[in-house]
Formats: sequence, C-alpha cells, structure tokens
Amino acid sequence: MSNSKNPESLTDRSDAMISRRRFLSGTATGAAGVAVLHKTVADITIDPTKQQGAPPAALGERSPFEKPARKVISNILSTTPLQDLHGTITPADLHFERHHGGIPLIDPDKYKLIIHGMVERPLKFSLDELKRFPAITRSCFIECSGNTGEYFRADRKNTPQTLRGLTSQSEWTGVKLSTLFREAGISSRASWFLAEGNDAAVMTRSIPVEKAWDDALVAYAQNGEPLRPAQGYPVRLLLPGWEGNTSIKWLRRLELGEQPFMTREETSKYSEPLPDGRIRQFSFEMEANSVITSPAYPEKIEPGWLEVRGLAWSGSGKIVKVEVSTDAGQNWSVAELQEPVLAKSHTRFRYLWNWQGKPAVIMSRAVDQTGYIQPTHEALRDERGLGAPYHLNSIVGWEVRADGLVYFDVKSWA
Ligand SMILES: Nc1nc2c(c(=O)[nH]1)N[C@H]1C(S)=C(S)[C@@H](COP(=O)(O)O)O[C@H]1N2
Ligand SMILES: [Mo]
Repeated sequence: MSNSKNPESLTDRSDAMISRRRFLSGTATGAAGVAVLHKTVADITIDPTKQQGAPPAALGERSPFEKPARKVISNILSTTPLQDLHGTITPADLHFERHHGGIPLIDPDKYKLIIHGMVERPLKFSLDELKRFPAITRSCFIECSGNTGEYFRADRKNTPQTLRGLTSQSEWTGVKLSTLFREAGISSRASWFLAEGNDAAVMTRSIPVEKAWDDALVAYAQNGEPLRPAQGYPVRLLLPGWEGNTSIKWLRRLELGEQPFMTREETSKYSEPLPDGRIRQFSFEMEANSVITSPAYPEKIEPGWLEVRGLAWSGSGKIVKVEVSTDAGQNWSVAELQEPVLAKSHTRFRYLWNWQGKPAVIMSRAVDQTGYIQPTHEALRDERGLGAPYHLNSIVGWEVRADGLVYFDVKSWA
C-alpha cells in the first residue's frame, strides 16, 4: 500500500509526521505548525459593555446564527446536514426522512400494536402497555440503503449531505422485540415475521426471527423524547445496522410465519441484479462506510495544519479502524477514533494534516470488526455490477485544489 517508489510523497509524509508529533506534544515553540493554527495577540482589550439577555422561551431554539437544515430532495426524501454536525448524534429535527406515503398523524391514546400468526397468544398492546415492559436504550444509526444511490449525481458540487446524508444517528429507547415475542409465545417453527406500518404506503417487510433474538427494538423514544412524527411516532421497529427500510415506522402489526412474506417491497423494489445474473435479496446488513465531513465542498482551506474530520459506521458491528489518504488512495494513514466506539453507530474520526498548498485528493476508508474493508468504487462494481441504486458504500474523495477550494472528486465515483 505504501508507495516507496515515489520519493516526493515519502518526503512529504516524513516531514508531516515529525511536525505532527511536535505539534501534538506542544514542543514546537514558535514552529510553523503552531503559528498557523493560533496567532499571538499583542493588544488585549476587554470590552466592558453588557447586554440584558432574553428570558427563557417556551421552546428552545437554535441560535439565529446557526441554520443547519435538512435538504428536501423530493416529497419522499430529505437528508441530514452531516457537514454541520459535531460528534456523532443527529438532532431529531435534522434526522433524514424517507416516507413512501407521507407522515401519518397517530393519536398515542388510540395506538395499538398487534402480534399474531404463528403464536400461542395473539396480543394487542397499547402504547402504555409497551412502556410498562423493561426498557432498553441504545445508540445506533439508521441508513437508507439508497444512500449515494438513486438521487445521487456524481457532480463536483456534492456536499457531505448530498453525498451521504441518508444516514443519521440517535439514542433510541424502547422494548426488545424478543420480550414481546416471548409474551406472545411464538412457535418454534416461526422463522420470519412481517412488520407493517400504519402509513398510506402500508409499508411491509419480512424479517428473519433471529433479528428479534439479537437486537431488534420496538422503539418509542429518540434522543430522550418521544419519536418525532417523521421517525414513526408513536412507535417504530428499529433493526440496528440493517437497511433503513426494515425499520418500519408507525408500526401496527407483526405477523409470525414460516417463510418470507414476499411483500410488494420485496418483489418489486429491494432486490439487486448481480453481474452473474443472480439477484441479491434480503441484503439486510449495511456494510462499512465513511465520509469526510470536513474539509469538503464548499469549503476553502488555507495551507498549514488542519483536522480532517468525518464519520464512519458499519451495520456489522464496531468500526475498528479508519484510514485517511491525502494522495487519492496511494498511501493511507490511521485516523484517531473518538471513544466510545459503539457497535452499529456513527464513529467520529479525525486526522491532522499539514496541507502544503498543493493539489490533493483526500479519502477515508473504514474497517469494521469483521475485518471488512470499505471497497473502492471499482471493486464494488466488479462485485455487484451496480445494477441497482442500493448499498453503494464505496470510498469517495474530495479534491483539494491549489487555491484551497474543495470539490467532490468525481473520479472516485467513476
Ligand atoms: N411505515 C413506513 N416505514 C418506513 C418507511 C415508510 O415509508 N413507511 N420508509 C423506510 C425507509 S426506506 C427508510 S430508509 C427508513 C427511514 O427512516 P427515517 O425516515 O426515520 O429516517 O424508514 C423506513 N420505514
Ligand atoms: Mo430507505
């Protein structure tokens, strides 16, 4: 992977490493690295004026100077402004949204969840009854399998949001699906269940029962408050790490059966033709993915030290490594991961880079606990043919021009 035949890139790298170490240990007194990040101020004058603050408002609002916004792509889709967020959590109002039949308004007092089919006791739960069961709280991402898919164009003016904004991370609370299945006494022959939503689309998916014994959740809260209507209020199914379309919102019915139910979504939509003529179906797990959120279009950077920042995630478990390349994927260096690293969760990575003012292409590559390495676009195409706009998790780049302007690297998607 390291390119020892290229003397120029070797020199660049060792210079960068020495300065980076000095920079980190704080011994670079007056050295170029520190001066660029933090200029010394000669005249320190303190402004003595005070301003009477506003009284508390009924609703906590963002500072009027901050305007992060979802990008509404169509009446069925909106994306998370990944470039405006820090850390890993997505504020609920900035969670991406994907609706096949609009956002239904459901009265929580009238809400019911039915479990039936191959069970000893068909059951019907109110919201209060669901809340009475032992609860669990966990963080995880939800990512649409169409991320960087149907609505993505390989245009140089992509932002992190238009590139990979169909993923969001929340802390969810609810009752384990296994608790409810035990309550209903599901048959030992039941190996699949149908999950059905209460929206105009009546969205349905078939899910293997093993996912219930693993980590499926019937969720009623998100980031400390009840779900937002767009996220499935009052109750959604949450299948950590699996493609977003399986996390059925406005969940109203679970039916146990012996086989996949072959719903409309499964026969007409979520299937992917492969180069060898086979069709990939029930491709539930979201493979490891990552995106550099800064620097990215439309930023303009200055020469000197800067922190390359981004998010990595995997539906198969924890992220164990993220590597960053500043030479279009020839050499890779290990980025720092923000602890705690959680399974099936957005993981923040950071990498200090001394940009010398020369054209560069920066990329990130995620590795998860199964050893899976995020593939190049070329490798993904060889494997899957890219016949369907789903599960397109390949490595992407940002092109940094000599003038500091940053653009989506269209070549990384060719
Ligand atoms: N009932 C219902 N559930 C649904 C959908 C829907 O249209 N109706 N969309 C699915 C899809 S395609 C995705 S990617 C996720 C998106 O969840 P979010 O809107 O909370 O981000 O919800 C899934 N669950
Ligand atoms: Mo989706």
